[in-house]
Amino acid sequence: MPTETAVEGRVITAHGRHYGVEFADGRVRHCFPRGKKTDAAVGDRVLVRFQGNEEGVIEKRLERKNLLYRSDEMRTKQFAANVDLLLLVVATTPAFSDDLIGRALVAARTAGIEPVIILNKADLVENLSTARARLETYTKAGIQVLELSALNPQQVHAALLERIKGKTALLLGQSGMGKSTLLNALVPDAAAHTQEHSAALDAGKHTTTTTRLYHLPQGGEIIDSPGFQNFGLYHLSDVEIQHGFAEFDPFLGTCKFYNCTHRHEPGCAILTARKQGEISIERHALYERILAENEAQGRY
Ligand SMILES: Nc1nc2c(ncn2[C@@H]2O[C@H](COP(=O)(O)OP(=O)(O)O)[C@@H](O)[C@H]2O)c(=O)[nH]1
Ligand SMILES: [Mg+2]
Ligand SMILES: [Zn+2]
Repeated sequence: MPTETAVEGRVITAHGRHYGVEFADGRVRHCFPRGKKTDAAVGDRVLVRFQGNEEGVIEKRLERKNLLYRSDEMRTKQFAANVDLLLLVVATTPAFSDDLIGRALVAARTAGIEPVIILNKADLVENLSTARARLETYTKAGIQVLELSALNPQQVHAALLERIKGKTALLLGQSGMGKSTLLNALVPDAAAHTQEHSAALDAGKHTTTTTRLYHLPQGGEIIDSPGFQNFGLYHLSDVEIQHGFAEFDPFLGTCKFYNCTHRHEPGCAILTARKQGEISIERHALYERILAENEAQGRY
């Protein structure tokens, strides 16, 4: 093994300073970043200097096309880098949070990642119509919603295989929505990896604690991530937040004041659209909430 030159690989797991990096021959090495800086995320391409047969040192993170992350007053949490498609998983049951979906959509739009909402557990028909009705807000905003049951692999394949081919997709959602079940339907040997990880890291708990990239046998990659309970967007400017709401697009730039914040200004096109039912009250309230949070942080 050459140790003089660094070899390009892709980060497939990240846990603190421990990275799993996969190389062109399919082998995975346990890698550490050089120095203190650990900004590589799952999905990143990196240059690694091999050490022995199993390990390596990450010398450099190559330029990424995007990074999906959240941030609050305490810290920044990276989901994944170089993502083409966000699969936002919700379910007929347990109830999902519009607040979290809305925030994930804002993060995806500002990072330039195409989002698709997956309404999972469509086999639980007693809750289906309520979930469908709640998701209408997003369909109206132009976001695609796919209904399926992760327990039905054929259905999962029909809905997703073609979409993921040639791309890197990220599975994101609250815990219990069925992300792992969906992953197992797409990647036959994923369960083995998940168990191996749980055994090593949290003594057999069946929850996903690390983010991991998997290859689909039919082509494309899928990244599984742990569920999340909050989704701060402290890193976004108020202009980015406005652009994070797809349904605001037709109105942006048409308000009376060029620097309108769309909260209380006279002649605001967004407030008029809300009044006329073209923009939902809940979505506008989320917009106001995110702005208020970021202001409270004292960044203005
Ligand atoms: N009825 C039904 N149950 C599902 C479906 N998908 C997942 N589940 C169940 O929902 C629970 C949570 O699924 P899991 O994949 O662990 O969710 P995660 O926390 O998002 O990874 C498990 O008991 C699954 O068996 C589905 O399509 N239909
Ligand atoms: Mg899981
Ligand atoms: Zn306005």
